[in-house]
Amino acid sequence: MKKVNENNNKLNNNWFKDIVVYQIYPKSFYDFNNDGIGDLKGIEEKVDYLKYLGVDAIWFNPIYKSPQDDNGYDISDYYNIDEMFGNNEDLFRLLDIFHKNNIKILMDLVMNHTSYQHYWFQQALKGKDNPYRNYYVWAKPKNGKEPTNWKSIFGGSAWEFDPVSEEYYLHYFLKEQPDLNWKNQEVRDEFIKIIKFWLDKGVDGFRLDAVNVIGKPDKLEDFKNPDDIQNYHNYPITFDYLSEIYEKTFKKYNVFVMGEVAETTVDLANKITSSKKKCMDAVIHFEHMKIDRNENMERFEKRSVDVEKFKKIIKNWNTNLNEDAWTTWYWGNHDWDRAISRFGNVEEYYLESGKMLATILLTLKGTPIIYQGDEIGMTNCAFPSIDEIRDKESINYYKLNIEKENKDVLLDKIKSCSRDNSRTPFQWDNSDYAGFSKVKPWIMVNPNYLKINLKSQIDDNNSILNYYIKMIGIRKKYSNIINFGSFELMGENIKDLLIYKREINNSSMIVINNFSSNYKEINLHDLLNNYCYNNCEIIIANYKISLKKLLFEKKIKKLPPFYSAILFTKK
Ligand code: TEU
Ligand code: CA
Repeated sequence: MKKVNENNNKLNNNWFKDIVVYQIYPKSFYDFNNDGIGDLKGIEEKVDYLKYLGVDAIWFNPIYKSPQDDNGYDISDYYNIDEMFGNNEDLFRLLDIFHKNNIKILMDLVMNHTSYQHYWFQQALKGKDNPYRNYYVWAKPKNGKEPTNWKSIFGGSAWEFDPVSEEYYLHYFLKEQPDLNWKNQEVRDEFIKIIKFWLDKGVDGFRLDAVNVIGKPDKLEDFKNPDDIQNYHNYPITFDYLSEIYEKTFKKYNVFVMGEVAETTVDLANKITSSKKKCMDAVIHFEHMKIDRNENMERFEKRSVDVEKFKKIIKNWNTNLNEDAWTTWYWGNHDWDRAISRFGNVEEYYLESGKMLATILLTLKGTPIIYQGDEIGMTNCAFPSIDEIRDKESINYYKLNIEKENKDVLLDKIKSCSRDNSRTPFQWDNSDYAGFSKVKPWIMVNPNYLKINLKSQIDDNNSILNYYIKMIGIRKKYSNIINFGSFELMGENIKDLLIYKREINNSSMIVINNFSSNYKEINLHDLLNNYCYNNCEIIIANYKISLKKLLFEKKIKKLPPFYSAILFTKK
């Protein structure tokens, strides 16, 4: 018999489809040594909680050495953990403990840029002849100004002047994050080395940061419309680079690789995650992050949530993803304001909307990612002033607009849209600093921790936490239908109603959601084609009202705001 080497048998490696991923923002999860910053020992300390939640894998935001200009997305040493989080030994011990608990660990990897403090960049600054010069993207001034009109995604020009060589370097993000030159084979080889280093230590995969911007336009020329973010994404050469990396590293290991790819459609996902020219196992696409933003996804310009657009997006992804392609789903992460504040209704339907978001997240085709704190319904934070904001993207925005806009209006925008909303410390209990630390944390604690905290939800059957735990169980029990079943919207044209049927072989489930703060008059009996006539089981619901009345009476009934339930039947 042919011996199958588990590690090399990537073909049958589909475990990542059945898992629930939990994203930890290490700086704000739990502070073990009480210096105000979350750390690896703090995460280790909470393994029982993660086990109790039922999640299968953790994705950490970057914990490598970094001056923290962009909270770790500016790496100065890819081979070592930053002291603020611990050290490499702490990570290896954590890997061991988590693996014993059947929890996998995914690291974050930033390949588009390094920190300006990275050795490569410090060398590159020494002059045009330095061997590291070509690791980055340089250009001469044009008419004494920036080489092109390209904009940084974080505001201002994408070019920064280096007075020593009198050239500019490119930075798609902060000026402290110079972009790497992926044309250079040496750069690609560095990443092959880095990836292998961590995989050989037992890491179970990666989340690849902003990975579809690593390939730059062929020519350094002005864009017609430099504000259009499409200009910066998805150059075909990017996927040549990524498939090279995939072939030389990931393919040889039994790991899960998800790539953060803004501006990605189902068609592109089909190309880059399926076997022909594989770049990653799954995409982290942004389509549903646009349902309350404009097409350009301007962070600080919020609109009301467009549920009809959301329906189209999930229909598309759930029906048009190729059999061998894959995606992830999420409601939020460290880059967005809190999901429940964004898509739910914290004031009037806090519990209901928080739970509805869980139902949807965990019943779509794709690997779900739960962002830390969403499972206890953490909300946006009422930052009292700009002094409490830590994120440089938000501070840049403030500085760039303070001349043009009213100060209070500006602060309101930041309060409602800043990435810092999701970066406040995890609310463990109602003790000082929400039980996160014994000292004042690096970023303020959301004052609502007295009411919203994990401890108060554990024994409360009606809590968002317990609903999540139940839903995580459902996601796993019914993973065959959820991952591989067909998808059909029902009552598609009824505004704000999000009902879908998932079906495989002789099992099916119907997920019913009223994605709004209004009562919806509806005859569910007829809409669902008498679905519950036989032995239909209600496997979860976020209201205690009699579902029987709603489902069995052939009458128009009122479906309450943010109502959410799942029906299941086997023929
Ligand atoms: O975010 C990437 C990011 O901001 C882009 O995907 C952007 O939204 C998109 O290109 C549309 O303009 C990642 C990290 O998640 C974030 O925290 C970092 O600040 C950023 O990369 C830079 O590393
Ligand atoms: Ca600490």
